[in-house]
Amino acid sequence: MLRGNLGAGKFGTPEKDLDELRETFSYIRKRVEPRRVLEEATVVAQGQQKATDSTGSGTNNYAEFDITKILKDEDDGVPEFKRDPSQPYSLGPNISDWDEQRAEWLKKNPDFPNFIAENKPRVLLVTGSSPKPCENPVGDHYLLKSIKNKIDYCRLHGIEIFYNMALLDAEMAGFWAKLPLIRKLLLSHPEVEFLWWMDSDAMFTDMAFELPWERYKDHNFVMHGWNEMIYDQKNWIGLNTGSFLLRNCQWSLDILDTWSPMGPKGKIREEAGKLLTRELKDRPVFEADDQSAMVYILATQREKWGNKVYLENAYYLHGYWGILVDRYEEMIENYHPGLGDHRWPLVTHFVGCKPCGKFGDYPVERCLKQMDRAFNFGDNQILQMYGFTHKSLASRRVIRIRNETNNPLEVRDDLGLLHPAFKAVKV
Ligand SMILES: [Mn+2]
Repeated sequence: MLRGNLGAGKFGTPEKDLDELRETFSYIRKRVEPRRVLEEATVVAQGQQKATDSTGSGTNNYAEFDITKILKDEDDGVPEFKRDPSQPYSLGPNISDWDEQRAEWLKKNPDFPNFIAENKPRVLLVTGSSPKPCENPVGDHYLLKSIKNKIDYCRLHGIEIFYNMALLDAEMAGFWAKLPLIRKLLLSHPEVEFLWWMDSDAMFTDMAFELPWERYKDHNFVMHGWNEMIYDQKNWIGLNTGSFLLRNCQWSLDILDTWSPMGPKGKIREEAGKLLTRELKDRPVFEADDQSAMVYILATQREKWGNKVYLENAYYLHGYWGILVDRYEEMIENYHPGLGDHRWPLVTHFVGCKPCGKFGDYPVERCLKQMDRAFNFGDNQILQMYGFTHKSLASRRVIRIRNETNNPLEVRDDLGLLHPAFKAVKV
């Protein structure tokens, strides 16, 4: 039996492909050139016929196929837009009346309120990963686990999600890519009150913990960190930019403008890195990163920004994985979800593991093993709603923890996560 025949039988005949192509092309160009569409579709369909014959080019074996064949000529090194190097970097046109513009929009659009209940702001969680596949074969699997984990938390808490895979500004590649993205999203979604940035290497480990929104009512920027470490020590790990909240307001646009100038890659980023290593406590030598730049801004311009920045450490808005992952069993033994702090951390952040890259700062085995454990630790809180749990924190397999019943609506999940109060929408 020829693989080519099998494939054709399973996935559609050339005739069917032709129909689909006709539909697609006519949808795009119907009104412009109806005749050329048919001619082109026929040519493309003949090309397809050849491929399914297996006499043409290409293997049906994914393992044999060289992916760079498809990915080539994408990175041709030609920037889409070249900035005038004599001008300083800017995230976009100057905006100084965003609060007024946004207030006006909210007044005109009462169906899109920025608060969905009292003390419950409309929140957009933003995360993302490279436009390219990971540089190692399992990296993408861990990205999938990571977004699955975020979808679960956000669904439970009535938070919207944006997953970004586009590099909006080539100059701001790497850890700086979030800045142009965040500005664009704030300006495009005036209905969003808080944007929650979260790295792809961070996972929710407490599905029941709702952020204490009322605590932040007078603040615009919430990061995990400590005042003394920032303002007294200028320590480069005095805060973490892997998970933070930013209010949609003029103040936030202003701090983004103050934050971005060290970002452009090349000479600027390298020189800024030297300054940051010189000025900040314990910072290794490397190019400027967004976290060090934020520490530097706060430490040197406290009067300007300090009163609107909330450095949170009462719970783990970001939690360094190294001090958490070996304690999950102890937490299960002694505590319960909903605490968010050292007893049951809201977020476990795999700083330095770089699961999508070629090299990390830690042994790969420890990183991947612990990322699985963190995922399963969080996932158990989702599965218990449906009567399942992972066999162990190390296992993908699940087991039943309840018998099926003919009164499904009488089942009460232990954590009350099926219909939590924080998810209720006020109409
Ligand atoms: Mn990270």
